[in-house]
Amino acid sequence: MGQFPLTLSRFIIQNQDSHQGATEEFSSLLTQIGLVGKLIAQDLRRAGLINILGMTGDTNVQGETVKKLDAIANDTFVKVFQHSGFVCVLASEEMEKPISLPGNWPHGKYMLLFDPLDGSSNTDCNMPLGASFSILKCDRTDRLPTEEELMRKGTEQVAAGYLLYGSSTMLVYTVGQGVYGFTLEPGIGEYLLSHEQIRMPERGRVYAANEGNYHKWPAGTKKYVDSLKTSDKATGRPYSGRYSGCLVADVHRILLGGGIYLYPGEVDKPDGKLRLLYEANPLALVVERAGGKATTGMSRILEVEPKKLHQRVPLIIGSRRDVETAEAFIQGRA
Ligand code: AFP
Repeated sequence: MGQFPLTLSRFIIQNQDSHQGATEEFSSLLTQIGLVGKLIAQDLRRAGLINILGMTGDTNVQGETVKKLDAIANDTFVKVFQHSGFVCVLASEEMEKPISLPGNWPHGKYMLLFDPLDGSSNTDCNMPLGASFSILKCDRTDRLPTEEELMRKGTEQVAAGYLLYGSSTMLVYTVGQGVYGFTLEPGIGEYLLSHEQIRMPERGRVYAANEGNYHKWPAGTKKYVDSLKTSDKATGRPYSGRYSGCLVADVHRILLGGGIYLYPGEVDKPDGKLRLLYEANPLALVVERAGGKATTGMSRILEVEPKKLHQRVPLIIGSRRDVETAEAFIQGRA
């Protein structure tokens, strides 16, 4: 008889050694992220029935209109972690300032940065959504970290990953070396190991980009995307376009099957749209650990020095050879 797949909590315990210095506190933190995923997935499943679709009427720090589900997902992260004793600071794409836990509350040594609901324009039409998270370690234990101390290069992340709310709910993360994917088994409410040691193909056949912005892109980016539409010598086929409007879902497809996702800089908006600390860094760590690459077009995402908490960055991410080709076009070498 085959073995029952590993649950998330059992997997974490069994792999404490490979989970770089993983303490019980760290393992519990990951389990709590799984809990956030279950809570948000439950809201998303019923969203069309319980009046939580549409806008709140507010605008967030990014100047974007806030969907009710953005606010609910953000509150869920905050509620789960605020009294958990696992983190000392929470920073979110949806909150102007980080929440530092008061000194007299239980707090841990980790800092959690997250995008609580990625692809929120998909909420009203039953399309995939996600959440991304980045975990950093506080340097000091004698006081709470300042906002500046949250602004670390992506190479300093101790763990990162995402939740994907698609036809199933998944938690994908990396700590130490590997990238692991867990699928929520709704019948028993447990995440089970479904994707072990994910490795990306060196090159793929799929690209994801919002081509509505084509006319705003610099010449090198246009030329690269044009090149994907011509038949490849090896396969006789052009690349297939696949864009869902949810970064996590698009990157997940590429993580498993190869290819490239681009949200490039534009001539008048060179930093692009995506946020470095909440979106680009965590996905870049996952993709690099699976053998892929993530770049701004000019330099490695994980080495970008953050200057602002809500900093935006161009993101080109995916299979190693696809990303290298894109860089060659963007840098004018092809
Ligand atoms: P929201 O979470 O604010 O909807 O943004 C989604 C996102 O950051 C990312 O998930 C998508 O890939 C990208 O923006 C979509 O942006 P466009 O609508 O400009 O294509």
